[in-house]
Amino acid sequence: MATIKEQIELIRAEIDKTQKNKATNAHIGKLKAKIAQLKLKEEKAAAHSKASGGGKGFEVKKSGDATVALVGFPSVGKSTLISKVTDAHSEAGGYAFTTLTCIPGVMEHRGAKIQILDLPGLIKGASEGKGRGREILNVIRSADMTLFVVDPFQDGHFNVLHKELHNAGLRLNETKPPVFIKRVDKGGIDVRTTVEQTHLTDADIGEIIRSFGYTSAVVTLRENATAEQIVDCLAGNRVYEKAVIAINKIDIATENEIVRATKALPDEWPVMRISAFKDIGLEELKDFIYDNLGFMRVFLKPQGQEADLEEPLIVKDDSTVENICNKLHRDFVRKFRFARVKGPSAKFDWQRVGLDHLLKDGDLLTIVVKR
Ligand SMILES: Nc1nc2c(ncn2[C@@H]2O[C@H](COP(=O)(O)OP(=O)(O)OP(=O)(O)O)[C@@H](O)[C@H]2O)c(=O)[nH]1
Ligand SMILES: [Mg+2]
Repeated sequence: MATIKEQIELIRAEIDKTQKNKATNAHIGKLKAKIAQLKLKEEKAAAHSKASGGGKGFEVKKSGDATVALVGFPSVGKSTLISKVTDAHSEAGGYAFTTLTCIPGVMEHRGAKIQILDLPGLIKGASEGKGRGREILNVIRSADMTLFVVDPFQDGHFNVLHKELHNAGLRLNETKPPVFIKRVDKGGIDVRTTVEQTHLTDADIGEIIRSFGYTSAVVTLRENATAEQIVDCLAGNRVYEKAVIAINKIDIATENEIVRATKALPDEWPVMRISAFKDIGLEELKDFIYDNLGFMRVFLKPQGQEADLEEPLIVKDDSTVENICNKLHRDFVRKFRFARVKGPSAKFDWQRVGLDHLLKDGDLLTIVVKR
């Protein structure tokens, strides 16, 4: 009997062999569904062996306004970089696997405290556990953003890493697809679509869903969905995360080499050129990280006092009043009565709002709590 890993490998090989077109779409979807199930099984087994004294994860305490994970092959310059842009010192070395654990550092920039995590180099097979791959991937999953560090002389590397992260359930620079699957007691698989589906027939969709052990479900598709998106929704443990890229070591690369390296990267992803060693582009990199994290400023006006227009709170741009309360004081949510907002998110000045109100950059906020 083949191990779970071998079974996954066999199915992946079959997917790679299969020509991708309309006719094979559903077939590939079913194979991907199969992989997703095998992985769930594997994760359960791994969790079980961990409980009985297996491998230990990297202990990292999250801190600051956001966390960024450094991802790259060994020796691309991750440790050199974190030592330059944060307060941390992480040993750099001219050999692979200098860094063996997760080293956190804090970068202060434009009033925000951004935690950066240096990690061991990631290699092919990481999602199957190679080179502490599983621990590294868990740290990446829990970060707010991934910063790939790439070497301009190794254009194939990025795709290898992206694939490993994809296999580990990370969906980088992708939005969560509008696929909703609700298990019900009876009625079979009921597919409701608001847009024409050209990738899959209702029967294909039904087959994928049944392979996850559902006999009856209501499926709502608000986009032309692919088999992979449906599998992602069923697997339920996908992480949608922002990612950016820094091409390092530009001090020793020619313009041609840098251009070639850039061509091997996805078109729409934010890319920057730096040299960690020679301090080239590092101030710009700080701005780049800050901008891509999507921060906004919220000014607090304590009840009966002037607003603090000097030092705004720096928060993620999808923050609600509740997120702010949690940041300010651990009792604020429990004692919360209401809040008042003036600014871009308010319909009128000092609108009264609740915990779930979504704030916008530049808002003024007053929180009223029970005494
Ligand atoms: N020329 C040049 N060399 C660099 C640059 N950044 C790092 N290096 C060198 O590359 C080698 C590897 O750097 P590290 O920072 O240890 O790389 P790493 O990605 O942390 O490597 P692992 O911890 O093994 O994964 C060291 O010899 C660095 O001095 C750069 O911008 N230019
Ligand atoms: Mg290192």
